[in-house]
Amino acid sequence: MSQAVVTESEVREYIESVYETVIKRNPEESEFHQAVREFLESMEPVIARHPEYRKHSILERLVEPERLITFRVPWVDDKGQVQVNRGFRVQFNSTLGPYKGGLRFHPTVAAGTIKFLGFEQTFKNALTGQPIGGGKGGSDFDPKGKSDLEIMRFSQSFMTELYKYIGPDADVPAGDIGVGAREIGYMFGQYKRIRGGNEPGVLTGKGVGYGGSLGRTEATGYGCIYFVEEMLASRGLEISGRRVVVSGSGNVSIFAIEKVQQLGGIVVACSDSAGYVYDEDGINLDTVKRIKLEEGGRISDYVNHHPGAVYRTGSTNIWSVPCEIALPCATQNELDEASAQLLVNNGLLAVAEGANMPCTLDAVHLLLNAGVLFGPAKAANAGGVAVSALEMSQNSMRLSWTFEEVDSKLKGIMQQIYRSSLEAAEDYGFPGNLVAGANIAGFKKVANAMIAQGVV
Ligand code: NDP
Ligand code: 2IT
Repeated sequence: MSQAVVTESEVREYIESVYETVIKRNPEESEFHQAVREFLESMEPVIARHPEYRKHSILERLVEPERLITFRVPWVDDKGQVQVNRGFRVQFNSTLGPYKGGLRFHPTVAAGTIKFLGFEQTFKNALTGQPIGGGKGGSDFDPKGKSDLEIMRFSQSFMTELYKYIGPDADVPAGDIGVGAREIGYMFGQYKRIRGGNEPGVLTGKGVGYGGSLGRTEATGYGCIYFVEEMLASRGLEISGRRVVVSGSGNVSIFAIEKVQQLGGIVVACSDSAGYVYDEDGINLDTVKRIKLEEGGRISDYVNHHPGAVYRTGSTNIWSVPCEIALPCATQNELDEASAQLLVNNGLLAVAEGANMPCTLDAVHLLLNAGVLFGPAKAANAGGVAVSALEMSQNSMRLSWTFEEVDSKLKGIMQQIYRSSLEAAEDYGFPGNLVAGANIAGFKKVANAMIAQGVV
């Protein structure tokens, strides 16, 4: 099968050398190191079985973004003061299609954050089976406490630089933390004004009135729950009647909660960055939507409407709430080893990562070793970008599918991601390990196409 005889230790040394180069080239970008580490942990049997990947330096090329763009974003606040933020776009890998991935506006955004997200996105997008490469972007702009006009001026200034690098066939951004339909609308308007034509496929997550897809808003949260259904079904189980904890209360969390409730699950806690609410009767989603989508309030406001509920500060303390299904849907590294142990002690059955890299590497190892069903981010939250790709298709065809059509395609894609991850895990000696399976299934699609396209 393999042309050259390579020992296990040679393969391990080779993979370690790829990792060392990443550390050397990207000093102090610990989130990027973590994402690469988690991915490389699955690569030994793949590299051992396919010497061609090493011959073509696929790993070395994959860990180096094709391009990282950094730019200044000046804007004027409501007091007339000039503010300056930093903008980023990483165009990570274009092998399978135009760069595709969200934009994050959050004060913690730095090059390493964007690189970890772009790296993950490359494999996530491959898993969807849609023709999209990997990208990510954003800014250290903090939308909290900003007026609508400040958000508009910032978004316009951001796009005034970003437009040079994107396009419907080149690079297609969307939302992420701090970027929803409002910000996408302002950026789309500015892009259109600069370019002087209508290119709806340049951004996804647009309002449904001007080229957005029905079902995109719900897609990440719903998709995550479709994935959980598959994981549970493998043990003959269902969501109905189970206690669920969902961290965050943003786009992904809200629609994950909605789908869990539709399927008869009981969501007893959710959170924001300041703390969490616990409601034994089940979280009232209408209240959460009103607070978060209409009033721009804090999750602590929830107890004013539901006196039986309890609010506690410290967002990561949410993992002390006993549940059978835990869905980290807020941000990276929000669930560590100690929290994972607590969850396991409290009878945890399944975890699905609605957020990107929400579990630390130690937490992932602990959960896998404890036999918890574990849906990694690349697979479990791929529903959002999958429906973004469906939005691109609809824009190209100048038509719109119904909500039901989009939702049923989404469900089919999530089931296919589950199956291909499970099969890859089985095939390469990681039975039942969807972390390894998602990494390998995503990697092989990108790697084979890279070989076909030559050294570029
Ligand atoms: P939103 O901005 O809509 O919501 C983010 C939520 O996470 C808020 O509740 C926010 O609380 C909380 N949060 C943000 N930062 C922190 C932090 N440092 N500590 C604790 N809580 C925090 O973002 P999304 O729902 O879109 O994104 C959530 C996660 O899902 C991210 O990891 C994102 O990359 C991922 N994702 C998103 C997709 C999408 O389609 N939107 C697709 C796939 C993945 P607060 O309001 O207090 O800041
Ligand atoms: O992390 C993600 O997959 C997203 N933020 C969605 C990206 C997209 O292009 O829809």
